[in-house]
Amino acid sequence: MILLISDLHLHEERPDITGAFLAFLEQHAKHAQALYILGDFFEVWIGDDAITPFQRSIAQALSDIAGGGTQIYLMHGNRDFLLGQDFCQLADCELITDPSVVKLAGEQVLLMHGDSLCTSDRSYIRLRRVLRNPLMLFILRHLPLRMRQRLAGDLRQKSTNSTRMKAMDITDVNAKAVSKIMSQHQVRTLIHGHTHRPAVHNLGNEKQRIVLGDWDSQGWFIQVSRHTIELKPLPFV
Ligand code: LP5
Repeated sequence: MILLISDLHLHEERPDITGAFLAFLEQHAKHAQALYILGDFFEVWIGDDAITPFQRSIAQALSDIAGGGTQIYLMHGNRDFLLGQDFCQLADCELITDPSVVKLAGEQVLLMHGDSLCTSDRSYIRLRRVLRNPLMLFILRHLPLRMRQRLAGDLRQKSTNSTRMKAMDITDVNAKAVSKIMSQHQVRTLIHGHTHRPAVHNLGNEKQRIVLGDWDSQGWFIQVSRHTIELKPLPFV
């Protein structure tokens, strides 16, 4: 069995989500062959040098199940793209690129965070291009911690205000972008998160797009068995 999750937005101020995640590791992930985390695992990540005791405890929980034999793969999201190898070493997990193609249930499946597919959200795509530029990543990683904290707070504020004004179809994935990337990678199944709109979309011609939900009042995960890929809700108890 292989499991996939996304958009947990783990944060000290949401002990309910942290508790549900730790229970998920114990009840599900511990028994899985692999766990894929498709981005926005943390609410915000400003650098591996700023790791908090809370984040360290999450790394330890991942490392514990990795020690039991579950392989853990982590992809960047738009909130935690500064997460790096120091965290991965602590958590005993492997950072994978966005997009990645993996074999699930006997077929090649495309895994993405999903933000890069929101091409109708032009201001976000412009921001993404700036923030993910290798030179900008280098600069951000070397800024003093206080400045990174302030910039991240400002950016969150601007993003919250801006997203509130955007129409639902602007913040969803763009159908042409989906079709293009699926053709490029020659896959029939795409799995992503980011939009917080969990669903299984039948795209015709035996193609499908499966959207993982964010964890808020409940969680979501995908369970892959020998022949099936199923999206499942995870009630918080
Ligand atoms: O995250 P979510 O789902 O709420 O919203 C996203 C888009 N917003 C973002 C921004 C993140 O929320 C904040 C990331 C914090 C990263 C911390 C590490 C970096 C530290 C240093 C930072 C400089 O991704 C949102 C999308 C939405 O998804 C749906 O897809 O719409 O995008 C926006 O709202 C962006 C606005 O449209 C444009 C905002 C312009 C702000 C300009 C500030 C430029 C600062 C440049 C600094 C170098």
